[in-house]
Amino acid sequence: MSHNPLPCVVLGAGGHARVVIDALQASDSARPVAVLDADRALWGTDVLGVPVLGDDEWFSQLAQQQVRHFVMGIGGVGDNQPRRRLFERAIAAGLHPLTVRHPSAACSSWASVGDGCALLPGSVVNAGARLGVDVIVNSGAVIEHDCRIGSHVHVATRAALAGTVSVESLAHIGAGAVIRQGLSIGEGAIVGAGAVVVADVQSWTVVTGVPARIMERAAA
Ligand code: JB2
Repeated sequence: MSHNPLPCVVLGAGGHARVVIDALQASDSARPVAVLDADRALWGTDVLGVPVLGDDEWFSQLAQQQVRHFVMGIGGVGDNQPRRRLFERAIAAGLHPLTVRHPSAACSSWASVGDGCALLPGSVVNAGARLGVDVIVNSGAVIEHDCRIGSHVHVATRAALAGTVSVESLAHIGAGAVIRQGLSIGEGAIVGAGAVVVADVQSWTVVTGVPARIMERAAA
């Protein structure tokens, strides 16, 4: 039987796009045929062999060429709002979000993963976990059993969420952070790299350190 992976466009041509395109190529689940980036200096270049055509004005032209799916290639550290806005713009233009799973990501068949997520190398999503749309589970991150992760959340490299943690939309869990079981992280909250969280974190709050303490209130 012939295998004909779906053609897709990748949004963003920076570091995260490289990781995502590499995962797509390794998993052979979809075929990246174009990259779009707001920075015109990148137009005409390529990302891991995939051409950067131009900016998001290309959405409708690509749809006419039967490219109807996109992969979010923008990561961001802390502020997930630009990623959410771009995700919604692509959907409004008629494109459908695809989830990327690197072959080394371990995702339970008892977990549910929304559209447009990225499960990157060595990450774990365990049984009963529920992820919204456009969630990044970055390299080596662990989302334990029965966690609930809202849309557009970024769980950065090697962060670990113990069982039944709940993270509301747009939150950022920094690299190597650890969240104790059963806690809630509010919408848009930022957990700094390496923090150890032992109490709930309110929405739009930044916490850092071991144990994690409030550093500032972020702008909603
Ligand atoms: O609206 C947009 C837009 N806004 C910024 N549309 C499109 N198509 N592209 C946009 N961009 C582009 O995203 C920028 O021009 C830039 O080229 C790219 C972001 O690249 P950067 O390397 O700055 O960040 P990143 O999001 O790829 O990676 C960050 O997040 C990752 C998770 C980095 O901090 C990485 O270190 C991190 N691993």
